[in-house]
Amino acid sequence: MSTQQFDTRIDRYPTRLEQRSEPIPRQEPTVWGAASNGPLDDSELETHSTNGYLVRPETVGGDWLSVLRDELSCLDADADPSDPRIIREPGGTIRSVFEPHRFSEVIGEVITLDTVLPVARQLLGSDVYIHQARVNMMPGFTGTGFYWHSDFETWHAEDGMPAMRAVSCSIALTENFPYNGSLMVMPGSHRTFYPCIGATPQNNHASSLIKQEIGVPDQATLTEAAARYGIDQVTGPAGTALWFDSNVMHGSGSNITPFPRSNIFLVFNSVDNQLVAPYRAQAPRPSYLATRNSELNSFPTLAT
Ligand code: 6CS
Ligand code: FE
Repeated sequence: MSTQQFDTRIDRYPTRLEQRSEPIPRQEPTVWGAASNGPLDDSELETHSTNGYLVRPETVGGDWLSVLRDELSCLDADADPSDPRIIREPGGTIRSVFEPHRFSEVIGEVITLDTVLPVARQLLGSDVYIHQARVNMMPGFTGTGFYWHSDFETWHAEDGMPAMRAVSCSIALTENFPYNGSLMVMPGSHRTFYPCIGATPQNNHASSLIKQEIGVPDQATLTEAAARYGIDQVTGPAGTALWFDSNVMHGSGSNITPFPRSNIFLVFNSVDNQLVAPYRAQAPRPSYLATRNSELNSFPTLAT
């Protein structure tokens, strides 16, 4: 019996419906901590709260970057074709690698940098764990984009994430230019949840990680959102971090330049927001996409 038929929980963000439904105002804070709880000052916290994202240069230093780029090359060379965590572009180049911290200890160490983990704890106002980690390679010439979406819409519908209390940290390992598939964000869109139309197919992630077609707003909704919020293009040198709220509308274009846009994405979830049964899917997604036991990835409480 599908979870939807007997799901008696209150779903505060219903999506993947049969017909269009009005946008829902966000019901949670964006920033849960205070300036006294971590490295971000009041101005940075205000920026993140207002825009739903925050750019922090030099999050990873130059000495780390060359090592991390070498790790990516090893990932590519050692990739097991049958490993479901490795997603390929239509032409065969690697598009994403999920759980990269299990392939590379160095990538795992980035998670606990003073410029990373304390920021996540401060923004989420609690202990945190890794909900999902990935490297999006966006290779030169062959990197295809990621259509407009809210991550929370997927994580709520398919992973059972109850509330908007998760944040992504995208760390550029190569320069993010305006023209090589850098992220576009609608500033402020995190304050609105846009229900999507269309039920979740079984095993949806087999296709959605290559081309997401379910759980994306329709063009009328995106036109209204872009008019209301505008679009920012987030660029910066290798080492720059983009922190973005789980519900901010974002996407990226394809990369037809010779310059790869390879970023590590670390998704932190609050330990007070652990996953329950999916709200709009028949079965939970695999743990490499959504950690279902926060003990596997939890971090010791840092002195705050
Ligand atoms: O389904 C997911 O979890 C992934 N999909 C997208 C387009 N962004 C977030 C995440 O990597
Ligand atoms: Fe995303």
